[in-house]
Amino acid sequence: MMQHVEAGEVRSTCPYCGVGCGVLLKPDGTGGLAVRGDPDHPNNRGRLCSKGSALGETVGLADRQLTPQIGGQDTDWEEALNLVAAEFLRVREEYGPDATAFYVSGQLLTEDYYVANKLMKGFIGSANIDTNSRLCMASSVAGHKRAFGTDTVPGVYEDLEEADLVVLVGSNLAWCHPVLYQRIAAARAARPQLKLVVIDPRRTATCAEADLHLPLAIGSDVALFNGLLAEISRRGAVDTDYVAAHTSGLKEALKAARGDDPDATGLDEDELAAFYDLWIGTDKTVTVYSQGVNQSSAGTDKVNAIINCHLATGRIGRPGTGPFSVTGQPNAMGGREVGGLANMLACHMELKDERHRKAVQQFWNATALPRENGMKAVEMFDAVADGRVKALWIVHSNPAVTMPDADRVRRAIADCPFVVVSDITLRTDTARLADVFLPAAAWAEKSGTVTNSDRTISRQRAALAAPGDVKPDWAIMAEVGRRMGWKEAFAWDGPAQIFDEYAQLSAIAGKFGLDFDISSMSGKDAAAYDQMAPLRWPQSPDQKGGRFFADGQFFHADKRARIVPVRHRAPKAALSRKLPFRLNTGRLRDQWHTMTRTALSPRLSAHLPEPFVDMRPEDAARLHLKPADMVRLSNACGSAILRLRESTEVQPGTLFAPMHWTGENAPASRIDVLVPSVTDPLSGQPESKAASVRAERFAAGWYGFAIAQDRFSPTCEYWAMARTSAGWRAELAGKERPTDPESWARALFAFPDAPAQVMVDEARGSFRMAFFEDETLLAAIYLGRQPVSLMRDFLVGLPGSDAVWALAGQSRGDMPDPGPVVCSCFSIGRNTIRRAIESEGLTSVEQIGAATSAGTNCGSCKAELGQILAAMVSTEPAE
Ligand SMILES: Nc1nc2c(c(=O)[nH]1)N[C@H]1C(S)=C(S)[C@@H](COP(=O)(O)OP(=O)(O)OC[C@H]3O[C@@H](n4cnc5c(=O)[nH]c(N)nc54)[C@H](O)[C@@H]3O)O[C@H]1N2
Ligand SMILES: Nc1nc2c(c(=O)[nH]1)N[C@H]1C(S)=C(S)[C@@H](COP(=O)(O)OP(=O)(O)OC[C@H]3O[C@@H](n4cnc5c(=O)[nH]c(N)nc54)[C@H](O)[C@@H]3O)O[C@H]1N2
Ligand code: SF4
Ligand SMILES: [Mo]
Repeated sequence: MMQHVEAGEVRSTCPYCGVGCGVLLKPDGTGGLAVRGDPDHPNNRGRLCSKGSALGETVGLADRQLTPQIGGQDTDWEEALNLVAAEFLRVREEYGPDATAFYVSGQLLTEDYYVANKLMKGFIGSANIDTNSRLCMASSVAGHKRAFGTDTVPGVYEDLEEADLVVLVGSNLAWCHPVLYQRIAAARAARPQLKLVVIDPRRTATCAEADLHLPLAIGSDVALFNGLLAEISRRGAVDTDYVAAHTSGLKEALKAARGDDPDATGLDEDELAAFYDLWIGTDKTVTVYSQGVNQSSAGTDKVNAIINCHLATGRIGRPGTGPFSVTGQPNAMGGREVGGLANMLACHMELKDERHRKAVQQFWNATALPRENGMKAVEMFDAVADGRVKALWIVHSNPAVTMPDADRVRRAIADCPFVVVSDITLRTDTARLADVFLPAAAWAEKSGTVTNSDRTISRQRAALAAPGDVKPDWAIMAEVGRRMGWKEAFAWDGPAQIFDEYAQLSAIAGKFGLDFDISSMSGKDAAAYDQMAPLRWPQSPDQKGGRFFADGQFFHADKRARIVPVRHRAPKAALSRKLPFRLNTGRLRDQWHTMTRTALSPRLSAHLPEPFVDMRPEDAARLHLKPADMVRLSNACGSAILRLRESTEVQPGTLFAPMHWTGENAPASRIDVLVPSVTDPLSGQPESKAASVRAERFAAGWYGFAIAQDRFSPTCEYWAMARTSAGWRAELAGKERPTDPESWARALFAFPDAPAQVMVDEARGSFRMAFFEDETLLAAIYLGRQPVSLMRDFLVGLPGSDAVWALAGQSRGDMPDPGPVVCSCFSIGRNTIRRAIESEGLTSVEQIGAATSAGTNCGSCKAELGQILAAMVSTEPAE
C-alpha cells in the first residue's frame, strides 16, 4: 500500500467532491503544500482534476480567522465556548430543546458529524440537526428508502467501467465528478462498446463524450423514465423471474407509468426511441444521477422512476448494472451513515423506531432521545425566521448564500437571537452574521474519515500544523458538550476514539439487520487508525465491501424491493407571461460552492471569472440584449444582476446561472435569492433548479474593468471580483456614471496621491486611469458607456510589472493575448489554443495536448478542448 509515497508525503483525501480521490501532500516547511494524486488510492489511481491539483494554492492563511470572536471582537476559547454552552443551556431550559438547532454539512468529517449528532439528538434532546445534504442528497435517500427499505447505494465505481451503457441523468459529471468521468472515458477508449447517454436540459461539457444527449424539458425525468418502464413492458423486456422473486408493485407502477405522456419531456420520437432501444437492449446498464434529479419538487419520484426500470429488468446487484446516485460533497455519504439528517439516527437507524431509539440511547448512556423527527433545512430556517429557533449553530456551511430564498434566510439568521458559526474564514455571508465565531481547523490541518459515493471510507490526515488558535470541528463540539455538563459522553481525546465508538454502535445496527455495519473496523487504537487504508463498507462479520443486493434480498420486512408507482409533475414555480423563463442553476468546473477555498487560487479563478447567465440568442434578441450586456433576473423572492452569455447550450425559454457567487465577491449576483423555497414533499429537498423569473436588460450607464495588486472594494450596483496571479480583477457596472471619475478611481483603489496616467475620450465616453509607483503598475481602471472591450486575460498579469503603456488596454505585438483560461493546470488560454489549432492544423484533443500541453495534466479541460475544436471545424468554410 505504501509503495508510492515519497519521503515527507502525507496520504490524505481531497476535500471537494464525492469521487473521494486520494492525495499525497508534501508540506514545504513554510505553510505551503505540494499536492499530487495518490497512485495507490482505488478511487483515482493517481488522477486529480483541476480543483484537486490546485489544492496547494488554497492552504494560505490570507483569509483565515485564527481566533474566536464574540460580537465581532477577538476573544479566547474559554470565553467563547462558555458562552455557547451557557446560551444553548439557557434556551433549552427556557424554551425547550426544540428552540435550539444545528445546521451542519456534508463536508464535515464522519467524526465531526458523529459528535454533532450525538450532542443534539442524544443530549440536548432535540432532532433539530439538519445538514446542507438536505439540499443535495435528501431525495436520493428518500428514494432509496422507499425502494430498498434503507438508504443503500447498491453499486461500486467499477460498475461504471464494466457496464456497456452508462446513462447520466441530471449530472454534469465532466465538471462535477471529473475523475469518475475520466475513468469512464478511459474505459470507453479501451472498450468502445461502452456507450454513454447524457440526459440534461443543457448541452454540458459532459456531452463531449456522449453517444446520445437528450435535452429534456426541465423537471420531466419522471415522464421519461415512466415512458421507459412502459416500453420495457410493451417489448416484453421485464425480467419476470426477478420481479416475481424479489420485488412488489410492478403492476401498479406500470399503470401509473402508462398514464404519463412522454411528450412532457419535449423530446421527439426519434430521440425517445433511440434512448429506449439502447437502454432496453443493453443488459449491463448503470444509470447515474445527481442534482438534476434530486433538486426537484419531484426529486424522490424521479429517483424511484429510475430505480423502477432497474428493478423491472433485474439490473441491480450484478457487475456493470444498477442505479447509482453519485454524492456531491466529500462526506455526503458519511453524513447519511452517521445520522446527520433530522429524520435519521446514527448508522441508518430510525429515530421513529422505538427499538432503534432505545438501543442508541442505551449505547450513548443518554437521558433523552427525541421521538419525533426534527426540522428539515427549509423548515428549520422558517423556524429561525419566525422566532421558534432561538439558538442556532451553523457548522461548515454558508446557508445565507446556498439556501433557497437566500435573502430571507440571511435576514432570518441576522435576526436570530443567538447564532454561532464555525468556519475557517470570516469572509462569508453567513459568518458575518455570527454572534460567536469559532475558528475551525481547515482540511489540511485535520484528521478523520470520509465516505465517498461508492461507500469507500478513506482517511483524511493532517499535513500542516493548525495555525493560531484553530481547533478541529469535533473538538469544538465536544468542548461544548462537556461544558453543557456531559463530561463522559464527550470525553474523546482524538478522532480514533470517536471512530471506534461509531464502529461499535454500527454493530447494533447490524444486529437489527440494517445495511450499515462497520463493526469489524472497531477496536483500532490511534496507531492502527492512522494506518487505515481505504475500505468499502459494509465491513460486518459476514460481508466485506462489494455490491449490495447480489442475492435479491432487500431491507423491507418482506425482503422485497418496491417498484413505486409515480406520476410526472411539473416544477412547482409556474411560468407565466410575467415570469416567462425557467432558471436552471448549477456548478462550474473550477469553483466549489461559495468559493471560500477555490477562489483563493488564481488558476482556478481564471476559468470563468465572472457570474453569468446563459440565454438562447433568439431569447436575447427578443429582449433587445446584446452580447456582454448586464441582465437583471427577478421574481417575487428577489433579483440578481448577471452578465449575459448567449448560448445555444440552453433551450429556448430557459436560463442557466452558476450557484457560486456571494456577497463577498459579487453581491448583486447571489443566485439563490431567486430560488423559491418549494420542496419535495417526501425528502424536503428544495427545487433549486427550476425557479420562474423575468429577465430584462439592466440599463447600466457605464461599464468598467479594473485590475490591481491589492484587494479593493467597489461600491457600484454590479461588481464581481476575482483573484489573479498578479493580484485582483473586477468587472463593474453602474447606473450613474461617476461625475468626477478621477477622484472616484482614487477612492476605489484607496490611492489618494499615487502618480497616475489618465486617458479620456469624451466622444466615445471612455475613461482610463492607471496608478504607478515609479514605473510599476499598481492598478488600472477602464470605463466606458458600453461593455469595454479589452484584452483582459493579458491585462490581469500586469500589476506589479513595468507597464507604463497599460492604458492602451491591449497587448504589445510580442505578447499575444492568451484569452480566457481553458487549461487551468498550465494556464493556457482559449486564444492560444485556437492559434495552435489554426497554425498547426491540429485535429484532435491529443494533438492540442502535444502542441500546447493543454489537457495533459489533470485532463479536466479535455471536454472543452473538444468543443473548441468542433466549433472551429464547423465554422471553417466548406471547400
Ligand atoms: N466543480 C465542482 N464540482 C462539484 C461541486 C462544485 O461546487 N463544483 N459540488 C459537489 C456537490 S456538493 C454536488 S451535489 C455535485 C453536483 O453535481 P451535478 O449534479 O452534476 O451538478 P449540477 O451542476 O448542480 O447539476 C447537474 C445538471 O443537472 C441539470 N438539470 C437541471 N434540471 C434538470 C432536470 O430537470 N432534469 C435533468 N435530467 N437534469 C437537470 C443541469 O442542467 C446540470 O447540468 O457536484 C459536486 N462536485
Ligand atoms: N441554486 C442552487 N443552490 C444550491 C445548489 C444548486 O445546485 N443550485 N446546490 C446545493 C448543494 S447540492 C449543496 S451541497 C449546497 C452547498 O452549500 P454550502 O455548504 O452552503 O456551501 P460551501 O461553500 O461548501 O460552504 C462551506 C463552508 O464551510 C467553510 N469551511 C471550509 N472548511 C471548513 C472546516 O474544516 N470546518 C468548518 N467549520 N468550516 C469549513 C467554508 O469556508 C464555507 O463557508 O448548496 C446548495 N445550494
Ligand atoms: S474529482 Fe477532483 S474534486 Fe473530486 S475528489 Fe477528485 S480531485 Fe477532488
Ligand atoms: Mo451537494
